[in-house]
Amino acid sequence: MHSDAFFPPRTLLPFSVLLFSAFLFAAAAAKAEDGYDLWLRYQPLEQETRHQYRPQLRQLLIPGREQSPALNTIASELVRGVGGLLERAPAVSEHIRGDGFVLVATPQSSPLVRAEKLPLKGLGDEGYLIRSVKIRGHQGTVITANSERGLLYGGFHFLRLLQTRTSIAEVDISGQPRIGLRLLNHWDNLDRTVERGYAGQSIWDWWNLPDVLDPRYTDYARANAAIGINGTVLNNVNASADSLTPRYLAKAAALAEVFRPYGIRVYLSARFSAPVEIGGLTTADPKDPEVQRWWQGKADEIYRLIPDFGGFLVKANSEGQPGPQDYGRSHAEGANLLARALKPRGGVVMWRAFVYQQDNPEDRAKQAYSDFVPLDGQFDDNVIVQVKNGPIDFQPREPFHPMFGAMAKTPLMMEFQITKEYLGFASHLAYLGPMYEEVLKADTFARGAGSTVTRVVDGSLYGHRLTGIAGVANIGSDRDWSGSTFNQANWYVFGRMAWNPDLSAEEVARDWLKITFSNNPTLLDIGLEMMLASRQAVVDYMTPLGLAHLMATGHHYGPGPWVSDLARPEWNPAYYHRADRNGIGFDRTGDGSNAVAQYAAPVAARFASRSGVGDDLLLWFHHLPWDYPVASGRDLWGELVYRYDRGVATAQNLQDQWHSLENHIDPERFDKTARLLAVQAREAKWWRDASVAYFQSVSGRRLPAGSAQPSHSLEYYQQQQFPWAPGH
Ligand code: BDP
Repeated sequence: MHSDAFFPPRTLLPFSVLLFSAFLFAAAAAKAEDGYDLWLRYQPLEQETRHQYRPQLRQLLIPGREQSPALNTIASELVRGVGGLLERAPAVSEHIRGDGFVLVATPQSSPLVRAEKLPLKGLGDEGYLIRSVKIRGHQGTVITANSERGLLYGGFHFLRLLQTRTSIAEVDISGQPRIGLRLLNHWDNLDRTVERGYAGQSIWDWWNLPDVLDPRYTDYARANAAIGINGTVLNNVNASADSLTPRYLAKAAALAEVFRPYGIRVYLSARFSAPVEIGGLTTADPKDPEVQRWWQGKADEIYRLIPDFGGFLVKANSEGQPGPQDYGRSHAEGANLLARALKPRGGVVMWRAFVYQQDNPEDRAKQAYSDFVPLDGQFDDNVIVQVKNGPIDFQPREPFHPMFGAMAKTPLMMEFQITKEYLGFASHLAYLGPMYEEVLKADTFARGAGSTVTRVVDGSLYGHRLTGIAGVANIGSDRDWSGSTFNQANWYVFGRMAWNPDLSAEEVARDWLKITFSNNPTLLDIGLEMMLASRQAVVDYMTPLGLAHLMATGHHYGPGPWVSDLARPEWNPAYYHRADRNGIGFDRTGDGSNAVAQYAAPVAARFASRSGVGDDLLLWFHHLPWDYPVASGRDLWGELVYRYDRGVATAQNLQDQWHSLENHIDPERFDKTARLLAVQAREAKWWRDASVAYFQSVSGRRLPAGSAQPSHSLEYYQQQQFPWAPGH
């Protein structure tokens, strides 16, 4: 090895010095391990691994970087990443000077890559290829793509190979996203509160934008690009029309500028009545020509400021939001109004299907389907309907939404919630990978077996080109972004599965643990067990056996299964569990609301069958007597209590497991996590005790042998008040 192998040639010195000092600064800042660095920690790998990698990573070649902000971004990330992981930054050079080069270029930007004639055809605009090559007798790696965006994703994938200690000796990887729009939805308000946000204030400092650009915005873009997220809706779906005023558009434009080199587009939630509220019109009726002109003008104004603006997200005629039905028009007519304004510039409308009406006595789980499915075929081709994963509302467990598979002519996008509104806020550990996987792999049977939700969402089932997936962000101003280290895994797995919905929750969790903590086998084993057990634990201690929506009113913090006095029937937990002396559960079979009929025949038959549906969704679809024998051999009452107990036991076990890892984790992250796990264990018991006390009062049954009496009376739990719970 030449001693000058890592020394940059003279002409490039200033650039490299800049990069290198950025790296040194990052390395120093990262030492604190306060969670800020997410999956971009780039802490030194184990010594042996570093030694193995170093000869393969001597030189970095990125032709054209001086002229391109995107390439510059890739170069600095790779220098920073490799430099941190290997404790030695590669030389940034112009020419291959030996083995161990990494050449990052498109065929257009490098004749060397062009000469390799690599198979890039099917990789589209965002795909990439990472391959070991021999060029002019020297061994190295090429990261190539059809576009700079592809190079960016390839670069991040390359860093992930190192972070997960994967060999790069004979690498041949190609990747491309299966879903087009991979978006975060921020439910962030202009006053910096965040609806259902549990990690501090909004990261968008709306007041000081566009003048003050927090470096966090860049780190946000880096973190998202690293997992393939390519768009962000900046503001709450319960939108303020002010977001569309010139003042606020300038702020959004400033963020768009920061995100652009990272391949991230900006979108806005649009309030349907904006033409009235900020436009001075007397109506927002989609059929009114003045309203149409107003939206057209607004779109033009936005595109002047943000040339790559992604489009609008709209919550209309839902929970009090204005919408086309206020004027006797349909959701399709409303969506098309906005879509036509965006169409000339390639923007899209993401129209949400999360609707239910207070004067509609129909089972709430059926209402979105009833509203939307008849409109299939009426939406313009730049409209995509955004559907929550389940028919009610981000509960710990729901069956997949019946709209998936039911609208052949309309592209549907998935809406997951990353922020854990119904799964213990930011305090509880609940790794959502298994939930996302459960939903994506569910078979809708819409076109026979194998018609999975994934195939609806990736467009392959009905041949749609416009595809998308959104996650309601769990990001806030907290130093660790998401309120806890493990919550970061939910942001991470959302991005990874948005890119490739076939990934398993387990493999993503393993990557995340390696990148976030270390490669230690004990840590990986126990960490994985914890993560994979955590979501089912929350289901068990909050809403076992297919129960749902049992939380306290408004803030949704803690149990409230007894609540039955709210104005709208479907706001009351009692509406969902329907428990009385004789039994419990919501009958959605043909004898009840017949919600099962909204699913394709084989699925409907399975859900309608008491024995076929499976105990995990039993009470979602069936109202059963307390002594009904479930699959475990216990009666329903015994199984209910058993599951509550199991949830509490798992929560306690999470604590013990974590404590066994103390020697493997840095003190700051260890301690915060340990404290949060203690909160979770306490609150799991609270959920269990309050719920068991309540259901016992209703059923009049004795607790099964060996199951502890709740610590307090039912009245005690009913009296708890939490007016200042966050996220409301
Ligand atoms: C519910 C939330 C509410 C949201 C609503 C939505 O409680 O804050 O506005 O979903 O998705 O889960 O629009």
